[in-house]
Amino acid sequence: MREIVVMKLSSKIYIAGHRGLVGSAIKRRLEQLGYQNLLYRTSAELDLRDQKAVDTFFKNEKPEFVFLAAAKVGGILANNTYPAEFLYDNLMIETNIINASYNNSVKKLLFFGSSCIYPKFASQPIKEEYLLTGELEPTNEPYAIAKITGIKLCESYNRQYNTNYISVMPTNLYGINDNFDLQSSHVLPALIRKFHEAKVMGKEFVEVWGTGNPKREFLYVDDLADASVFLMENFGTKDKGSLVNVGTGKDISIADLAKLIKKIVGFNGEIRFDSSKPDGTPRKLLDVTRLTNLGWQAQTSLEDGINKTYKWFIENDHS
Ligand code: GFB
Repeated sequence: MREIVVMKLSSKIYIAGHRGLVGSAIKRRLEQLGYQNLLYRTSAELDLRDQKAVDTFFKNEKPEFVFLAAAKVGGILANNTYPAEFLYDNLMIETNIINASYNNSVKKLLFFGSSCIYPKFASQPIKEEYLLTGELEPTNEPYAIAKITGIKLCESYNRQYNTNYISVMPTNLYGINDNFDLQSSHVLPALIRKFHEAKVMGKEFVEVWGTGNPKREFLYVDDLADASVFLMENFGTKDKGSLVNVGTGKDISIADLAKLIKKIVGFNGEIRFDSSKPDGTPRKLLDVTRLTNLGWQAQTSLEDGINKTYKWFIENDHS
């Protein structure tokens, strides 16, 4: 049985993807907890798709712990439009980092997957063991395949080399530092922008993609960061196969989400659904029993999280 590896405040911790939604939240959380030896690089300084560059970086820096939050991510339209990059970039990033971690004796690595790795029609709520039991949702199949490969890579290195690499499957995330671009974003930041701009411009209606019927579970990214540090500190590969879901345990239809954001933003017009746009997976509510049993649960309500995100959007997004 493997030992739980303890992260000290002086441990050298590499956050891959520190400027993204997830990575920036991890950085905030670690700084808040007093971790003093954080390591990060921008994509201009280190192209994580470049194996040689990643190997050299690990050899020179020798991080002890790795949060692998770097990824090519996006909403339903971006996934459907750029399948080649979603597969290639993610495969390169994760294989380079996981292999370099092994070659440089990283003590523990935490890899971020996504709830879209599970079968499109998985029974709800989705347990970790449903992985690879059915067909994937076509709009994000390449991204899901890359993420499944990352999980299997972690499991394979653990099995063959006795490493300590764990995989976290977050549900749909949102929060400060999110992407609010209407072509590439996820639904929640997209709707914040759409309702805000409609209010400011005095528009009559806001268009919401799809039928409004799909249900999604939304987790505020600071809660994910808190769970991730908790797991890095407390969860080991001996704990049931190295994979753990992170979510709130509650979901909401896209139609109800639109009503909630409309209320928070203060838009008085109509909501119109464009059913020519894809719905994607009908529902993906995660079973979070494994995480709850370890003693963690999400703290931020959807309404509070949207309020914080909207405030951040108004103060920071000038596009
Ligand atoms: O968040 P989203 O893009 O991704 O879309 P997925 C969720 C639902 O919201 C879909 C609807 O049914 C969309 O049709 N939707 C309504 C909108 N209006 C909008 C809008 O203005 N923008 C967007 N983006 N959606 C992603 C995967 O799936 O989830 C990724 O593609 C990843 O791989 C991520 O796993 C967590 O939840 O459908």
